[in-house]
Amino acid sequence: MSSCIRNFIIRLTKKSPPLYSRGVNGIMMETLWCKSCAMYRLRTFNYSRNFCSTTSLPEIEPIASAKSTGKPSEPITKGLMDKEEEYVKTLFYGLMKRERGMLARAITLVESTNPKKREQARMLLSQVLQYNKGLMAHSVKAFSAFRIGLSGPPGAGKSTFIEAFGKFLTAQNHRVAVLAVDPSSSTTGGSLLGDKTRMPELSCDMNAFIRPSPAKGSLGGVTRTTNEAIVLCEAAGYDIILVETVGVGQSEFAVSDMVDMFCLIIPPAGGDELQGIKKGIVEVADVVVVNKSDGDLVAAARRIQTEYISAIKYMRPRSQVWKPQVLRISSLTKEGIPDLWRMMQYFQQCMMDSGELICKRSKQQETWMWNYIRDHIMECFTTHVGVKKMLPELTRQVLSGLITPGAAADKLLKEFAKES
Ligand SMILES: Nc1nc2c(ncn2[C@@H]2O[C@H](COP(=O)(O)OP(=O)(O)OP(=O)(O)O)[C@@H](O)[C@H]2O)c(=O)[nH]1
Ligand SMILES: [Mg+2]
Repeated sequence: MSSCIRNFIIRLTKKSPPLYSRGVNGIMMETLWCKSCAMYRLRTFNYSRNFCSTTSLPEIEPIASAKSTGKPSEPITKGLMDKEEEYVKTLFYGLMKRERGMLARAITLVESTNPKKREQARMLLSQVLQYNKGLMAHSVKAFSAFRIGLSGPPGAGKSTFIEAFGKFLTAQNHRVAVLAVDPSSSTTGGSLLGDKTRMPELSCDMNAFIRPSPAKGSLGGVTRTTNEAIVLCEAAGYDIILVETVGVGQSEFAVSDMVDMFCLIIPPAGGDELQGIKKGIVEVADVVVVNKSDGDLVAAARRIQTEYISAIKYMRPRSQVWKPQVLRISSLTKEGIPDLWRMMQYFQQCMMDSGELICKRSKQQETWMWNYIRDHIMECFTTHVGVKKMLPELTRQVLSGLITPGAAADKLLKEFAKES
């Protein structure tokens, strides 16, 4: 048995209920507390060979990392009260058992801004990451989900596409999670996944999970939540994660930094209608999908496809192994969707084989670490008592030209550094 799985299992308390972990290479694992021998047993069941075995886990308390560092590791739920700790465990087991309700509650927890809840969320996420790490040591492909970002101007047909594409994937036994990034929803009322009505079939599908955007928040807050929600969805066994964003604001750039593949959906419309698309967003797209290529719109869709193919030719490729593609589909007739999926799988394969996917994910982790640090420091800065006091007067002086912006910033930063 791998030490990773052992680490993960010995973190459980003796009172834990049986914990199931899903198929890694067709193997189902289950931890059982055996009363007669007073120890954990790991039961593995191999679907493909129809073979079941149990392994004793004699050491429950010591955690392997303690051996390497010489110090005992902190209990994962340290600092939480019993009730809160219990809740984190309940959510964790719920995720392992792929309960959609528990996934929804876990995402609500990571969306919370309450400090106590954030602490619980941190605990839950660290348990999930430990668990993922253990399983990924067995097989990267089997465990990590394919993360696909979808963006496009309002009315491009994103919701209709997700409904058609999601159903196509669940019909092939994939488990699909759909998440939204829409920081504008607090001010505009939101155009995104609140419209589950536009996904009537997918929202009833047991193999799909649709999560609307949090109702409020800055881009930083919303994207942070989405990033963490991706991790939770993966833990709950969703192997394809679709992250949708509208083509307004900076959200599509943020999303392109949290997915494996970024997909731009556009309607077969002329320049005016496509003005909403941010300059530069085409450059980060791995695939441009011209939607609504059906009926009278086929000719226009062809024209747009040709225009984008020639535009992309002059762009500097971001990958050594992948040239962005432009495809035509119809979300209404579903034409082109199987081809698009084949192309996406090919992309994933190329990125994995070349090692670019692992690199990309590592870089994304670093980017997000800095994003979080920037967000947090900005929040501390703007809520700092001394800074808040000095800010109006210094702003006035900057506006009237009495002081340079640099000098004002220096004064504020000095004040911030004094007490922080
Ligand atoms: N002919 C045709 N119409 C489509 C297709 N896909 C979507 N539509 C129509 O386009 C309109 C907008 O579709 P939505 O899926 O709501 O578009 P959206 O991008 O989610 O829009 P927002 O959520 O407002 O940003 C609807 O009336 C759809 O019926 C398609 O493949 N062909
Ligand atoms: Mg929509």
